[in-house]
Amino acid sequence: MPTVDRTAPGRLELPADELRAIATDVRRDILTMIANANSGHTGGSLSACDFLTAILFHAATIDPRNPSFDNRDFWNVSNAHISPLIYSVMAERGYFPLCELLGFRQLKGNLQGHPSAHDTPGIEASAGSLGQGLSVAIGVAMASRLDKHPRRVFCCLGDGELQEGSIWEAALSAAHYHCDNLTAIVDYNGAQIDGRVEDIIGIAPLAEKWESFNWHVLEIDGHDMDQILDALREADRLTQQPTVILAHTLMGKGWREIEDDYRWHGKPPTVDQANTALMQLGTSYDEWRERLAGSEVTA
Ligand SMILES: Cc1ncc(C[n+]2csc(CCOP(=O)(O)OP(=O)(O)O)c2C)c(N)n1
Repeated sequence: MPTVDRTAPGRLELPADELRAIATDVRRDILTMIANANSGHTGGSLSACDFLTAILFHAATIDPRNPSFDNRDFWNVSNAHISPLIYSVMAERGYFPLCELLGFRQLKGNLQGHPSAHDTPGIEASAGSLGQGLSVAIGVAMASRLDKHPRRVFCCLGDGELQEGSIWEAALSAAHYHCDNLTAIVDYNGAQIDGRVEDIIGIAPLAEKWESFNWHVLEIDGHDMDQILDALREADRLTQQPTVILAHTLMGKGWREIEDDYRWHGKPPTVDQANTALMQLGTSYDEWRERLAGSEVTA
């Protein structure tokens, strides 16, 4: 049972075991909402799940019911095609009712396939065109420093996304301007839309690349909650340099049959397949869909 209100304002600093339980709920939400919509990006949503859960439920100061309050930390997901993850974490944290997840990808709905700041309160910048989110985050990091505001800025990136040249221009700037309030987290699952990242345009050796751009680099197992929390804490302590956390993950993590298979980058499970996956996560499609549908209030 949760020990605190998951939807409370502020920096929750939930312990690792509670974060693991929430990440399981988030995976259940993701599979259910994508199958319900028959559309959406399954693979990356499941791989980046643990560290985005840690950011929103442990590290970031936010107020889900008043998402634009002045003293908030800033978080964004630049590889925004993993919107099922973004929306599930937001709903579990209390930004909007869980039942809205069943409106994912519906015409004129609040939860579009690629997040829109106009449609979804709490989405800071519309995204979907890869390579832009790090620049947005750096702008916020620099502006916060000018304002003498102790804001932390968290920016999630895909590893295939790192093939965008704009990422490296942004990386140069963040180090040049000593953005030590900025933490980037790369979902290093090794897979992208149409193959293995190293076969499309290789990015290795990745740690050395970021180091040569004068970033502080941490490399972790991106599904190990203790390592995620340690890395987020270390990034917070560090001064003078921005930090990048290279989070080694598996595309599709949590549904055994699809793990590490790039063909699930953007494919939705059928309801039957989702049911199989949800059984592995201790529930069923009907049971979890009912949980979402019956929840008119936030988690
Ligand atoms: C500028 C731009 N070019 C191409 C695309 C199409 N696209 C969407 S996702 C994707 C692959 C991204 O790979 P990765 O960041 O590794 O995400 P993952 O496959 O792990 O979800 C591409 C090329 C895009 N959204 N934006």
